[in-house]
Formats: sequence, C-alpha cells, structure tokens
Amino acid sequence: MKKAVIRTLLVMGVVTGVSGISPSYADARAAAEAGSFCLYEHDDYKGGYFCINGSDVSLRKNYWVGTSRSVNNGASSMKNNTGYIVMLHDLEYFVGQYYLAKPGSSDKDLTNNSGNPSYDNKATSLEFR
Ligand SMILES: [Ca+2]
Ligand SMILES: [Ca+2]
Ligand SMILES: [Ca+2]
Repeated sequence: MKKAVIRTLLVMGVVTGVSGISPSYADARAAAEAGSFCLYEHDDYKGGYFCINGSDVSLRKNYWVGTSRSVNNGASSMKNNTGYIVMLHDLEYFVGQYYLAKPGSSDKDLTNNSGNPSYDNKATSLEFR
C-alpha cells in the first residue's frame, strides 16, 4: 500500500517535471481558452497566456496570467476560439499595422505569415469585429 502510494507520487513528479506545468495550471488555461481569443508569450502557445472576450484599446496594463509581464508587444502565437474576426493592432486604439485572425483560427508563430505581416511581439490593441 505504502509502496503503491510512493510509486504514484513518483510518477506524478515525473509527469510534472516533464511538462513543467502543474495540472491545475493546465486546467485553468484550458478553461480560459474555451470560447475566447488567446495570446501567448512565445511560439507554439508557450510561455504566458492571456485570454479575452472583447475589444481592448490597450494591452499595456494587461499581464500574462500569473505574472507581472505586460502582454503589450509580447504576443508570439495566438488562438481565436471565438466566432469573431479579431484584428491585432500595433498601436493603441486600433491603429497601426494590423494582423487579422479569422474565427476559429490559430497561429503557432506570428513571425511567418501568409496574408498577414510578420507580427511577432507587436500587438498593442485588439479589436473584435
Ligand atoms: Ca513573445
Ligand atoms: Ca505595438
Ligand atoms: Ca504564422
């Protein structure tokens, strides 16, 4: 009995060690992503995440969840789990160079795009259309 418990704990420790993410963090992120538009700090949906359900004129005072790092000029990948077109803009109040995310689309690398400009670490405001 005791051995089984220890073995279970060891397995859990290995799993956590491999992913580097606790199950509760993963659950919270999955819940936030559902039906929302999400930005990620790094390519491949890694690093901090930030999910939103409406337009925001400035991301300067928005932070990657659980951090004090601003979302502004930091997004490197995105998932659009909404039915809206979402336009990212380089400047506040929906101006400057933009990136258009179609409903239900995702992009694991905002640097290389077809039909959109290279857009790594640029998003400063975002607009639901
Ligand atoms: Ca980034
Ligand atoms: Ca910007
Ligand atoms: Ca891309």
